[in-house]
Amino acid sequence: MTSNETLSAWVDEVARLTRPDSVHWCDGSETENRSMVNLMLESGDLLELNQETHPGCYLHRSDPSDVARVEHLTFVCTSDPETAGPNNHWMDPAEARAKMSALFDGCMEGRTMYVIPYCMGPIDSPLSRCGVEITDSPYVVANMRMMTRMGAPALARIEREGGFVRGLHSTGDLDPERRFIMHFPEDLEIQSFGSGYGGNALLGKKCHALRIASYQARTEGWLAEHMLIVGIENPQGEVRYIAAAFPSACGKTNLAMLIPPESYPGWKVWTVGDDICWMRVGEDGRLWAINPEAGFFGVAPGTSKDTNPNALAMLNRDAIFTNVAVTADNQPWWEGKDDQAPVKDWKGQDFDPANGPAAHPNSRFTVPISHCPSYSDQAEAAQGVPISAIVFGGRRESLVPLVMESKSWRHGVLLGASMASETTAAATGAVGNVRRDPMAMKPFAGYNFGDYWSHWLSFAERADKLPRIFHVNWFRKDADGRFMWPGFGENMRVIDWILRRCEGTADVRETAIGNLPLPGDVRLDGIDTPPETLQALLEVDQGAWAAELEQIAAYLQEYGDHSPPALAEELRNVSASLGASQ
Ligand code: SAT
Ligand code: MN
Repeated sequence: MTSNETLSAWVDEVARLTRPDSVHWCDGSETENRSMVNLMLESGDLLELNQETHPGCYLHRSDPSDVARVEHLTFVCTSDPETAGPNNHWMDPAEARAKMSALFDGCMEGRTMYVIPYCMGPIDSPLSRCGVEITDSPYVVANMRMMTRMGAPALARIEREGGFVRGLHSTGDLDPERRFIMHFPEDLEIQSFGSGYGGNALLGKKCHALRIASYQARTEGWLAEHMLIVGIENPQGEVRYIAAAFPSACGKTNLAMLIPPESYPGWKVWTVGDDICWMRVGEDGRLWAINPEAGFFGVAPGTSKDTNPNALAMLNRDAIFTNVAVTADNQPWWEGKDDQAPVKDWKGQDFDPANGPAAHPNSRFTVPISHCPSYSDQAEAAQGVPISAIVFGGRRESLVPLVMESKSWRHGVLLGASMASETTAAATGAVGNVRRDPMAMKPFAGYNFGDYWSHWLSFAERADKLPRIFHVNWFRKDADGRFMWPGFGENMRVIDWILRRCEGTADVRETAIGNLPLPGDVRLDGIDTPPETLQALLEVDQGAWAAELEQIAAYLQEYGDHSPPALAEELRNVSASLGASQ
């Protein structure tokens, strides 16, 4: 089925181990997709939604124990545990392979094995990378077709180039005790067993495009990041691009397709990506970025015509919904969508508020990015888009200001490395606990964070027109627990300040922790946020920051010898200047 001998030998080897009834090489065609959908409709893996209101839309209800990423079962298997670092769960590669081979042994009996060649990134971009996922899940095939450039063109590129990332996946019996997501970065290989959930099963996404790619990027001198990419066009028609890192379920999709408020007539926003960004230094010394993905795997709850009208507009055709609720006339529904009433919850039971929310808090939609009304005409550009600003952000109900700018690249790397955020439903485990999530990569960096920060720092020598680095926090709450900043489309006001800083047309108030906007420089016209609230959002609480800096110092030290001394030095400078300003 392919002229690439390594690939065909590997497929044979996997088939001997897993013993499927048949092997299907995916070509990515419309006909193939139709037959996948029909197969899943027959098996009950997909349910048809209202085809009048939502043509081509289907619902998948996952096993109730399989609804999110499982960080405690996700491993980075490198020959030396130090390579994986304290930020990852580590397993000896030989032990991991033995464990996985036992699970995969005969696991596809009675099933079809699908071979999915895919390309992460525009098919003709030198920044793109290919992979092949072998799976026994038609749901994975259908999702990979939207999330990646899947099928014949990807296989042709693999045959031309030779190399590819290997991903082996089986849903197995969905027993949480027999569920593992293993990464072998030294061999560019992934093995995932026992889960059908997006981040665990669509191996092109977090497993390849972040964990394996970040490892590869370090060796090859580029960056693989958990960032959205968005173009902002001003009324003069100039477009500038921003890459922004936020943890899962913190609004990356909303920011990537924001609609500027009425106080910003003539401004437009263009979506390049909502989750992953690969960046490389261009010949001009700037950072150029591509979105390796071709689709969105977005969080459904909270998506509405007020919070994200662009997302809602692309969700009424050709989308797969996972674990949402349905209305009486079989339309998809989730909390915060509209005032229709759900009749069945995400498990397919009659909706009863006593059983919790109708849609699972991590219910998702999968849809091709080209359906987005704000889809950028540069999304397929082989060279990528030039990045003017990098934005880091977490979900912090206190302390962290609405926006600040770093004083230098090195200080910006410190801002990224010291990010923290409240945990969300995107991963199993408690929700709402503040944890360190450097560059929003805690669950996704495929190697030691200490080395990862050194890699980030090294860009100061690699490029002379690096983007400016900012930190934002949309999630501050007042004493009554209410959000202080309106967020969503109104975040344009902060983006506006960021872009004016990049242009050199806005000034700053220098503080120990970073450069903050001057009062009046974040526009409040057209919203009812009082200037005092903005002022509170831009305050620096000296005592609380001193405590935060101590925690950051302790955190950096957890990485021992791998933690770059330059970061510790930068942190000491911040502490000293905070002390001096007290
Ligand atoms: O679950 S995914 O990893 O696919 C999405 C996310 O958590 O960012
Ligand atoms: Mn993500």
